[in-house]
Amino acid sequence: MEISSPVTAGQVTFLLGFIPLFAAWLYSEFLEHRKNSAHRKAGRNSDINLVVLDKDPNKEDDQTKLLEGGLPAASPKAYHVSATSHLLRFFMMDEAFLLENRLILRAISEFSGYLIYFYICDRTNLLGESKKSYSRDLFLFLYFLLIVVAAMTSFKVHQDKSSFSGKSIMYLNRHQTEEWKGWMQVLFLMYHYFNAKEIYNAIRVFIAAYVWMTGFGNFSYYYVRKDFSLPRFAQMMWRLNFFVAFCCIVLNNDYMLYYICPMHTLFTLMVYGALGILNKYNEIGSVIAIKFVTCFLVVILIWEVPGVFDIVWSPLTFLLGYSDPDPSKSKFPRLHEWHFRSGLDRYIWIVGMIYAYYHPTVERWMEKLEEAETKKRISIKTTIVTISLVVGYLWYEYIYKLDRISYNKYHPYTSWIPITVYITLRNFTQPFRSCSLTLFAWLGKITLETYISQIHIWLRSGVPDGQPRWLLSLLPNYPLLNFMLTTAIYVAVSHRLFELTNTLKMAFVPSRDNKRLSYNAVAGITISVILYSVSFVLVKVPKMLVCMPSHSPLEMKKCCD
Ligand SMILES: *C1O[C@H](CO)[C@@H](O)[C@H](O)[C@H]1NC(C)=O
Ligand SMILES: *[C@@H]1O[C@H](CO)[C@@H](O)[C@H](O)[C@H]1NC(C)=O
Repeated sequence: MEISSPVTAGQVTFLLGFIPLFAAWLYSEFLEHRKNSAHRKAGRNSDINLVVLDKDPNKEDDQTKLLEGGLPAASPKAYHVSATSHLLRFFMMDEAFLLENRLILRAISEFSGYLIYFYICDRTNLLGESKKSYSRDLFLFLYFLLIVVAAMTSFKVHQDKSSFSGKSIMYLNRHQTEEWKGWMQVLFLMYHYFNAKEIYNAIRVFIAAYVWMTGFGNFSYYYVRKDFSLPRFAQMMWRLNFFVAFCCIVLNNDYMLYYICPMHTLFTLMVYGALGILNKYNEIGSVIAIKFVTCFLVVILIWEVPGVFDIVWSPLTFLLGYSDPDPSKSKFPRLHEWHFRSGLDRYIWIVGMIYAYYHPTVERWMEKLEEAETKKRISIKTTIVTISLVVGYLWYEYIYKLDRISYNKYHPYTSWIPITVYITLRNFTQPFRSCSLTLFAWLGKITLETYISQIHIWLRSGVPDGQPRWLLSLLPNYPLLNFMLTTAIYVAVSHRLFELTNTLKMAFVPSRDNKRLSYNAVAGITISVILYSVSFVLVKVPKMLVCMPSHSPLEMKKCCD
């Protein structure tokens, strides 16, 4: 097995953390097994014990504890008021403690296992790679096949008669939004897999639509729930960045390689900030209007006034910088990628917020329209649909068809057009509104995971920070079978990662206990720093020893770098 790049201190840190946790998990499973068989033996001897077995709290409670974020101290990250004792219990391999936290240990081990699989797929030559190739016929065939399958197996009419009043609005909305995310995500991923350059502009619109949804969803949430608490905030950040952070460490990649993550984090923070600052006054219409205007002004200041972008973001270059290792593409400054990506969708999140703000008004208006007499209703609807179609067509003809460079120039100012047209057409009749393809909605839930995983276990980048220019090949010479196999593994793993991110979130980011949350954070950071220091020494010292014979300090420095 060959490894394509030298081992980093971050990777060693991961291993150092993983090994004891993995061992602890195996041991806890063994303990559980032993306990169960002891129970079974006892149960055979008398009926009374059966009752005891039923009441055994450990078994089902594990699950509830997990769900409620109870006892998270299985990992060194966790910390409690009695944190030292928890950590101590972990290091002592305290049996009761391990049994209590068996499921958390299992989740951690499974999660780490996937990361190791990522590393094997992407950074070793154990599995093969093949070239991308594009055929429009095959591309469309596969996509339409998926639509047909989705329509046949997962078409669902949501019987929500009251969907236009009260809480179920959000409910109906979720189905549609998730379905929307899903079908866009499939095209987005296939675009990468087949290198379908000709739909580049459409992909830009899809990304804009995700950012629109970030603005829309987060605005609705914070405006209605008014929950600006620390735990909620921490959970949101965990959801967006937990998995990607581990990918960066294990695969030695820059955060910006997964540009969707910093972008959504930024815009989520902006929405959070926009609503959170002076949130007492959110009920007042003019305050909200001022907030929208301020958002626009901030964006104009940062992205449109030359020079400001660099001043604002250069302190964060270590986090947001990126250079393509491919020498032909690395002529740009390190912040270029961030400027380009965040700039493309700089306004659309505000548009999403505005739509969210007017959403209830539009709902009410539509409800009235549904109740209006048939003639009036049909004529209004026809007018709206016709206008949308014409606008959509004009956009397609004059904007979409531009080549990618000029298209990108217009994109920030025009991406709201196709999005608005889609929303209008998607909602224009009641039956059409209330149905969705749940297969796509299912895929829409795991977009973040499919987005991150694709680079490593579906495609292949080969080197740190590399763009995924190849395909992962498990079955050489059978491109279609290989596509099927890698896709199946990839989607299944992404789905598990989605669930694991959630499980671990509930275990480590408790929603009601601020104190424990900060203890967890402090302990997590402390332990990471300690492990990292140890790893740093482990990685650097052997190199230095090898370099010793060289004479001048300068030469030695060169050798060690
Ligand atoms: C219409 O459809 C979109 C997406 O499919 C959804 O986000 C929106 O909330 C729907 N309803 C209204 C009243 O706009
Ligand atoms: C806020 O935006 C992020 C990023 O798109 C998303 O993952 C999250 O679900 C949104 N939150 C809500 C409450 O819609």
